Amino acid sequence: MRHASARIFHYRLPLVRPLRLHEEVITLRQGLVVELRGPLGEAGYGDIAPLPGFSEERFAAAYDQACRVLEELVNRRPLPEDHAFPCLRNRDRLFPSVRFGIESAMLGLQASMLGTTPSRLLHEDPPESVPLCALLVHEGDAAAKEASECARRGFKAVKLKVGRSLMENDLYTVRAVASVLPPEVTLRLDANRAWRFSDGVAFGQSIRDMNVEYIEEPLAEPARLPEFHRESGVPYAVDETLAEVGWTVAAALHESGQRIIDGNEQHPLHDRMVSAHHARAWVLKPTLLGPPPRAFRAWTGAPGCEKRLVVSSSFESAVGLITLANMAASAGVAGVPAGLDTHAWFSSDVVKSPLPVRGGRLSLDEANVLLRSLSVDRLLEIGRA
Ligand code: OSB
Ligand code: MG
Repeated sequence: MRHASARIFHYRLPLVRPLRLHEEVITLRQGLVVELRGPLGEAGYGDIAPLPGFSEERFAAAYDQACRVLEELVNRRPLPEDHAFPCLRNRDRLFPSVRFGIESAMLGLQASMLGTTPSRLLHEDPPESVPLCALLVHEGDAAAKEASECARRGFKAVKLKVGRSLMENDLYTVRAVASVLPPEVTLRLDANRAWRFSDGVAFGQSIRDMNVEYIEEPLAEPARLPEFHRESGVPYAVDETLAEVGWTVAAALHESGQRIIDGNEQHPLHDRMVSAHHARAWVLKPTLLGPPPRAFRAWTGAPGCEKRLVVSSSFESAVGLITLANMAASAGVAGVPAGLDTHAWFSSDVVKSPLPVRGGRLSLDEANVLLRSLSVDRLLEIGRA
């Protein structure tokens, strides 16, 4: 098993419209496709795509680190041969995007060598498909039209961005969207920390009768999220806050909750831990957090866990999205719509056909076939080990 080889490819994919990411706006998404090959030519792929405005690591730093790790992986370490899927050595010192991409490729290679799929390696009985949350792109009446179209197509959740325009415009859009959604389709909002506390609470109070599943990151002050919930009555989800807490602490919090909070009163992230602990949902973005693909498996059925775990994309290419879908399917959160509806933002992708999404669900077997048949010929090779 020491004969494996690795290659790294660069992709630059044009987006159908400019994408605003906190202070940055991008029109092209760039990333790296990692290919790991086994002795018989089996292949596994992963996507390393630091997200401007969200990731701490820059593209060039992620590339350098990926080259070093692959070098080590191929030349000095045996690759996994059984179900005991190992962690990368010193994985906690790697950038989250690099960890996610390389472990994705390791998982894919292992699945390919065993003649199975990543979701079946991660779970003994994975679902055939993963429900997705539709990401709305319009505002006002156009958003309502878009939302009712998504509901008609079978999506069971839609997500709307707020906090970018006047609050009265946001309220108009939320009302318009909520009024066209059938009861079985939930509405999620995301403010990306746009509001001061008083504005956030005022917004929350205005929408509390609209049956919003949750609002992601309503406040510029994440420490006040539990108070936001108490005063507005609207549940919140953590996304940026969870990324700041980091994967290791998040995992400990998930396992031991209050005990971690009580034992870390002096920790600089203590208030964020408390906010994460009281959230209705955790938005889990592996590119930003870096957990190994098998991590969420351990979270299945954790006693007393009412938190929704929403596996979500960071605008990765189809390679990343397909791994994320496998993770979502294995996470014991398969009924919770995953935030993976970002592929529509790409005018072309690294795989030849569009992702197999029908009835608001991504079909896993078809997606895994698409990933295995990835043709790297169209990509630019920029490293090998
Ligand atoms: O704000 O949640 C966000 C993707 C990249 C960076 C930030 C965000 C997102 C998404 C992913 O919205 C899609 C989703 O969560 O449904
Ligand atoms: Mg968010």
